[in-house]
Amino acid sequence: MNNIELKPAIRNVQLVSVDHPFYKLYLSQFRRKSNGINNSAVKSKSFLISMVLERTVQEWIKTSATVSKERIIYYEIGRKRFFKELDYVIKKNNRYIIGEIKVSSMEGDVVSKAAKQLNESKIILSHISKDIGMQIISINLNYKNTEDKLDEFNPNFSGTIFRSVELNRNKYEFINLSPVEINQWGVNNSIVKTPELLQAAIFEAELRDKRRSAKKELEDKVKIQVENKVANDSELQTEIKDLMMLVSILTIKIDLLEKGWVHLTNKSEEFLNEVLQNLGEVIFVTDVIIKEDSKALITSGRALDYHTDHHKAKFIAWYCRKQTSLGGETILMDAEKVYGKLKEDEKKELEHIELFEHKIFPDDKESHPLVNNDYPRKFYYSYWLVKKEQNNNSALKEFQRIIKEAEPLKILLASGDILIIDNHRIFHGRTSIDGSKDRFLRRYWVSNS
Ligand SMILES: O=C(O)CCC(=O)C(=O)O
Ligand SMILES: [Fe+2]
Repeated sequence: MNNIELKPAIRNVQLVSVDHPFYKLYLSQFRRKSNGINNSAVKSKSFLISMVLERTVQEWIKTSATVSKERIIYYEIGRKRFFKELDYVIKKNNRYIIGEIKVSSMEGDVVSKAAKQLNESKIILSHISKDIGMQIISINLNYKNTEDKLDEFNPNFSGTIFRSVELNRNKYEFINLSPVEINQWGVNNSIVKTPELLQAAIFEAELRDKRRSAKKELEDKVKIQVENKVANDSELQTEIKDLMMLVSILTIKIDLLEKGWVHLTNKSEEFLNEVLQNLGEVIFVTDVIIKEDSKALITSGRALDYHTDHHKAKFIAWYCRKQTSLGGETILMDAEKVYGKLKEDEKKELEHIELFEHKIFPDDKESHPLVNNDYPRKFYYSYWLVKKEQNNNSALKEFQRIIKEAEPLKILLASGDILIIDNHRIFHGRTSIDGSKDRFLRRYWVSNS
C-alpha cells in the first residue's frame, strides 16, 4: 500500500445558519463548559462596547441584500464535528466573501489575527468553493492615537469601498471605521440602546493606552539607568563578565558531555583560551595550514577521512582564523552511534584490535587499542594507522562499512568560529581544500583534568 493517509481528511464541509440543530447542541455544551468562568468577571467597557458595535456592524452589513444567513462553517474530521464562526458571509453567485469584524483598543496584531482566522476558514471552505474573498472591518476605540487612517462610513453597506491589503501573501479587503460613526448609525437605527457607553469605552481605552506608553517609558528609563550603573561600576562589570563566562563554560561542558561536540561562532581567541583552561590542560598546539609539497596529510590540501587524533587529547579545539573559499568542510561522526550498530561479538572483537601509535610524545608506545570499554568508552582510530594484519578483520570491516554509510555531520567553520570535540568519541575529518590556500585553523589538544 502506498500513500497511506495518516491524517483523516476534512469531510462534509457546509455553511449552516446559527439555527442549525448541530450548532445549537454544540453551543449548549460549550456554554455549560464555560459556565462559572466568566460570569463573575466584571466586564470592561471596551469589551461591552465591542459586542454592541459588532452587532451594529452586522446589522449594517444586512443593508446589503446579498448577505447570507449561513455563516457557520460545519465540517467533520474523522467522526468529530467542528464549527467555525464567521462574522458575516456575503454570497454573490458562486462567490463567497467571508468577513471578520474586529473591535479593539489596540493597533497592529488584532488585524493580523483576524487575517489568520479568515485564512483558516478560507482553506476549509475551499472544499466547497474556489472563489472566496476575505474582508476585515476594523474598529479601533483608540483611533485618535494611531496613525491608521479612517475610512468613510457609507450607511449603505453595498456602496462601501474597501482597501486592498496583503498580509502573509494573502489578499484582503480592509476598512478601518470610526467607532463614533458606527455608534451613531446604531443609535439612529435603534440597535444601540446605550449611546453613552462608547464615550466611556473610549475614555477607558485612552487610559489603557496612556498606561501602556508610561510603562514602556519606565522600562526604557530603567534599562538606561542599569546600563549607566554598569558602565560606571567596574566591579559590577567584572561580576557580570565572570558570570557570562561561567555560563558559557558550563554550556560547553554540557554539550560536550551530551553530544560530544560544540560549535561556536564569532568568538575571540582569548575567549577560547579561557574556555580551554576550564576544560583541562593544553598539551599540544598546531597550526593547521597548507604547506606546498607537504608530506603530512594534515598540512596538504587533501581530504581527510574520519579519525581521532592522539589518544592523550581528550578534547580537540579548533579556532578558525581563515577558511578556504571552496571545500575545507569539517566532517564529524559519533563513534558511539556507529559502535551501537555492531553485533555483540563484533564489539568484543574490536577491543582486541590495536592500531599503530600516533607518535608525538616521548612516552608513546608502539600501539594503542581501537576501543577501550572502561567508562567512559574511548575510541582511537585512524584508517592510516590500521595494521596490515587487521585489514581483513570482519568486525573492523563492518565498523568501517557503517562509518562509510552513515550521514556525516558537516560544519563549515568561518573566521572567528570555534569547534570543540570529544576526541575519544567523535571522529573528525575534512573535505579537500579546493579554494584559496590561506586556510588557517589553530588546533589545541587538551588532556583530561
Ligand atoms: O583541517 C581540518 O579541518 C582538520 C584536520 C585535522 O584532522 C586535525 O586538525 O586534526
Ligand atoms: Fe585530526
